[in-house]
Amino acid sequence: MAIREISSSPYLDQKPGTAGLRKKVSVFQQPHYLENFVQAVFDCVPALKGATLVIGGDGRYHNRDAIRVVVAMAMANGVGRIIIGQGGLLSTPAASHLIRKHDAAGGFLLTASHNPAGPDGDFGIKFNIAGGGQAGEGLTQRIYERSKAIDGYRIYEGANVDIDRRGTVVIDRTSIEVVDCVDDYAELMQGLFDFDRIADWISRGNGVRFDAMHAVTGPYAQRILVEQLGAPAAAVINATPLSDFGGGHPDPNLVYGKHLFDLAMSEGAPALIGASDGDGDRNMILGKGIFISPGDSLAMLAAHLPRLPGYRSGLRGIARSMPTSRAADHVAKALKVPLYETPTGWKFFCNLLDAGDVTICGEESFGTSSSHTREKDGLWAVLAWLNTLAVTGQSVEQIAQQHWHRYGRHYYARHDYEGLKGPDAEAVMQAFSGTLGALPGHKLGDWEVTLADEFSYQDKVDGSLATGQGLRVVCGDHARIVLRLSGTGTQGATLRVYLERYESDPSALGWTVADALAPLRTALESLARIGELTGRNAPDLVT
Ligand code: G16
Repeated sequence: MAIREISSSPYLDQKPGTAGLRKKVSVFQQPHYLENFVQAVFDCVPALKGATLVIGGDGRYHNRDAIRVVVAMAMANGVGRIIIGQGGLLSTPAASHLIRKHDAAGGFLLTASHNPAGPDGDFGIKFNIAGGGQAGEGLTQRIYERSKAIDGYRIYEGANVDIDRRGTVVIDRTSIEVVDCVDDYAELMQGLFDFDRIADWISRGNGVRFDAMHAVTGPYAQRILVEQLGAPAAAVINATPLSDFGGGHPDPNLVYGKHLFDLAMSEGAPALIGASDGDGDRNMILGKGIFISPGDSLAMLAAHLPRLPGYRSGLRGIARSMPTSRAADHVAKALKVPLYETPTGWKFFCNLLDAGDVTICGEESFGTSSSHTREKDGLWAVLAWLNTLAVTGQSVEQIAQQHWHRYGRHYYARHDYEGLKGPDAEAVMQAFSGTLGALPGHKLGDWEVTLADEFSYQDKVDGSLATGQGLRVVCGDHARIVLRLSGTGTQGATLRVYLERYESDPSALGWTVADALAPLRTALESLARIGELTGRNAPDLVT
């Protein structure tokens, strides 16, 4: 058993996107590809030496092989204590929690989130820093620069850690602990929510259905919903994590979660339907007869959170990413707390959370979470809704209606154009950008444009500036069109278009989303010329 120094040549494509490095499995399987990136992280984070490191993943294909490599490299790079989720499993929010709980200097999360898995699917790795949040822009850039210059890595040979057996082993100077992936997370949830009240609500016949999509949240949902809250076993579906996610696409939205939408619209639908994605950070919420959009879910939860045990001292503030619907802004105003608008990427919330400025955050990409962890948290959102239903005695539909009558309704949709040629996607952004200067003061549909710009964000805690964070056309409170390019795709470019319209007149609260957004779709085509510049007449996904 020895530490070996292996020579390697750099790969030049290891620039992390919105949330870590995501590539096809075959890319990660190239010689030294993963090793180079991991060594770049160790080189850029000297604090890992002698410290605690958390390692876990979403269970997708290549997870175990990658974990073996990361563990051996952590040992060779002098990590003092390694905590690994049993079987190599840790949901993203659970990993973030473990980093916080154990004062770890960081964690490696092996995940490509909701992207499909399997030999032909995607793989990913991201580094979370001390405190549990994703590496920020500065560190991410340094890691990328290092990866381009790397000429070798250090790895411990012959360690053979059994990641399926709980317990601690000490090899040379590193202590390696394999822990149950659910225990600490379940304890955290118990401290935030009124489990007795939720259990009582369920025992009175209120139905729950949770789809773990054959991804990482199965064991978490099984423990919490079934064993602790008393839901029937059938309440959790697709509960076994599979390395190819059962061939599915674990992205809980109206496209890949259509079966849940159909269930919600059926006779005898459960009172609450939820789902989470590959690594357990996204969530989808539905009730009998209704789908709750992520922006609405953030706003509705923010309005009810102070009634739940973990949040009785009230909210410090609310944060949402720029493209996310502005529904939460009304709640912040009513609660007299600040509302922060950040770029897309959970990492931008972390400084605000660390500074104690924010209690709840959310994104349009089906992400919601609170200050309890530094990642978005799918099961947390489901439990927050369950607790809200139990406390109010209302249905999801009643909560939504009451909310819209009080605050008004934000009609919202995201259109994704996937797998575009890079230059075509850039051409759309440029065409749209070219129109912005002349728009303020002019009409967009029935509304006057009050702002048209490229969004940039200065972090109020560390002063860093993030530019180029999306193009937006804003018509006061009434409407918005936002365009940006995704930072998580692994094939070609993905253009995201976000459409939003606000109505507060009680007679305008029951429209269909498609009807409400029709004038914005018309305006979009003339401003961005997507059809002409990409040859696509319709988006691939509407969520
Ligand atoms: C990641 C980030 C989110 C972001 C999402 C979509 O989520 O953590 O903050 O909103 O990607 O990013 P993009 O629009 O650039 O594709 P996840 O669930 O994929 O880790």
